[in-house]
Amino acid sequence: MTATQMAGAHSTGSSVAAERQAFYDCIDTAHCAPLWEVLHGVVTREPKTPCLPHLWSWDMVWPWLQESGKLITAREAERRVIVLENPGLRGQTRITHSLYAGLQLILPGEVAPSHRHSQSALRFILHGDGAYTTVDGERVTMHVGDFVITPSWTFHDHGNLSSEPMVWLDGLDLPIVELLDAQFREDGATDVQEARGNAGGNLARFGYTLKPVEHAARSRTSPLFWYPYDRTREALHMLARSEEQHPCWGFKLQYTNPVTGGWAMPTIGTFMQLLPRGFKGSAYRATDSTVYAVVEGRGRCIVGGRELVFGPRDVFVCPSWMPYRLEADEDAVLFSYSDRPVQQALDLWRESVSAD
Ligand code: GTQ
Repeated sequence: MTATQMAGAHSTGSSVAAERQAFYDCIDTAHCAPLWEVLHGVVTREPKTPCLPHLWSWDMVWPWLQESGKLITAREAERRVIVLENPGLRGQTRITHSLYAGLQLILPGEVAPSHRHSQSALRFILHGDGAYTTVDGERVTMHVGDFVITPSWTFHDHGNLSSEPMVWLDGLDLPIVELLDAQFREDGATDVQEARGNAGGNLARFGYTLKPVEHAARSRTSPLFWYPYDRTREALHMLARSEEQHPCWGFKLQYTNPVTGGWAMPTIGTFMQLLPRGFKGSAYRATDSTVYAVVEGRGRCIVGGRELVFGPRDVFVCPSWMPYRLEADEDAVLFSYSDRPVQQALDLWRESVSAD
């Protein structure tokens, strides 16, 4: 007998509901479900993100990072990181639906041992000076405001030979790789890789709009993996002296793969922007939820009926399709990252510059 027959062929209103429920229960046992009960929940008019706007202030997290430094060593933790979990995504180890963020602390003399994984990572340096990361044998010494890439499946270890603690923002595509069930990881043969070269060579090869004649791309990730802040800052200020600002984002540049002109990383779009003193941005929204890290200056992000007041080293997040405005009381420089390359590769990305 079918579920419909069970509930009776000629039904009144309330028995229609019972009849349908009996049908759902019947097909449920075979791992089937009726689309019409959920259709408008899954095919929505607009993005329906669980991601909420939020700001993590440096003043709040810095004492906790220092405390974490007393609780566990970098070696024991493997990576001593405080994860920034979106309040709408608690327990899911992510700052937006698709991307991860964490603040990594490495104390003088410490080593975070070598490993590699399918996930791509970015480092954006917030505090300290002179710790290094080694990426497939090339060592780079990091400074505040530098953007450093760890491409997918490259060995990387971090160490701090300086005399001060160092903190950087880790951005990874963990949730994207998890969604695709495509993750692998492996420990390095030794905790600390032997450094064959330094990032000066990397910058010389790819950082001057030139490339080695023999270079043939082996991956989609930029072969330039170190973007020092002094050059990024100079570009923004030169731009501000020679061009009109954009009403929504001031002066904004995206980091590129110098060989292809495309994104620096295949899954994560990275940007740096300058909001001149007194800037009051127009409303903007896009489908890529965006993580911001403040390098210099103070201001506000007005989003979702809230005012996120930001200063140096704060991190905040603007969810997909939620209009937001940026304002600056002093010249402000903001680093940001999002899943824009993925959305664009799939013809999904949308933006709107008058989103009020
Ligand atoms: O530095 O390799 O924040 O593997 C999370 C996972 C950092 C890293 C994180 C990682 C790393």
